[in-house]
Amino acid sequence: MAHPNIALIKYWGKRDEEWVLPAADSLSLTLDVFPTTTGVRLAPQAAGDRVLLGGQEATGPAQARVADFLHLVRELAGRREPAVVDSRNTVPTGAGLASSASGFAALAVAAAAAYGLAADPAALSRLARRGSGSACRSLFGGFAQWHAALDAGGGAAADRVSLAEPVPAAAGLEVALVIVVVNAGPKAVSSRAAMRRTVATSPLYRPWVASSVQDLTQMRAALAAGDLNAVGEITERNALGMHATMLAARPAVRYLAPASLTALDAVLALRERGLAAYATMDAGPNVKVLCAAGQASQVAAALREAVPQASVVVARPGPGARLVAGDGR
Ligand code: 2P0
Repeated sequence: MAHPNIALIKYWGKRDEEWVLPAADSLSLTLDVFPTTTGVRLAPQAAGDRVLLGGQEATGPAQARVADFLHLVRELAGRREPAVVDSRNTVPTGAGLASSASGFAALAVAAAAAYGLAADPAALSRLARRGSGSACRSLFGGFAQWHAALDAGGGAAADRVSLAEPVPAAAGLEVALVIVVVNAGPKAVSSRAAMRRTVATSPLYRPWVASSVQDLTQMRAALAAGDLNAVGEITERNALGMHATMLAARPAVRYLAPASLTALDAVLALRERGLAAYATMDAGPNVKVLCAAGQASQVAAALREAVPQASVVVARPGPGARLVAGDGR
């Protein structure tokens, strides 16, 4: 089982598609809401892998992506048996709510156990990365940093060292993330395709990567100092910068919707009232608002009022991915 994570310093763009190696480090918060529970059961007599998503038989690219991942696990384990994967998400899939992060983190844990792959959290983080980059961060609870491992170059050498690691934060830093779900439908452009287009065509991409490197250094210092305002400011500027790179892609990738901007206005209004509230957005129109845990219900109430059609969920830091009884169902 695994929970989604939301990046405060974003992963946007790969330097190596085959090995899922990012252009820069990213840093996230694993949440305590919307877990994915995944069972992997070996089926030695079956002709191929079966994939059930929310109880429905997956076909086409969704089935193939899971089967490709199982193939990788089998290669590493020296095994051949097909499997039945039964995965249940409690979050809308493909809506920019990090369903692929929790999905591939849960699958990595369950598949490694099913095929007898000896796996500590670091090895599982590397493995999950191959399924979906952001999934490597969901192996850990709380704050986690995914190392791009640029010094290691590319290919197999970088594969060994590109993984996530927990990031310590000051004990007094108690945060919440208020999630404003303005649209739970699947996105029109997958994040994988959108990243590819941004890297290839956006004149703002390289400058954003350079600023993101600085954001990460400053974020680590802000977390260590427990400075919520600094954490929030860096989070918001990093996300808006990422969206600017996409808007400058050719053709543009635009995930922001009118309701997203209404939520961003509401966040500004909260700050004007003296609350520490800062927004971040991913590959979808939904807005996540970082705030002090003690002010989360006030922040959630303001966002419900500002965006009445949205559903608003308050998340807190959650645990890393783990094996639970029944994962082999
Ligand atoms: C992130 N996102 O850091 C960024 C911010 C979306 C916006 O990671 O191609 O599903 O499977 O490695 O991990 C979404 O991308 O992409 C993502 P792949 P992934 O959370």
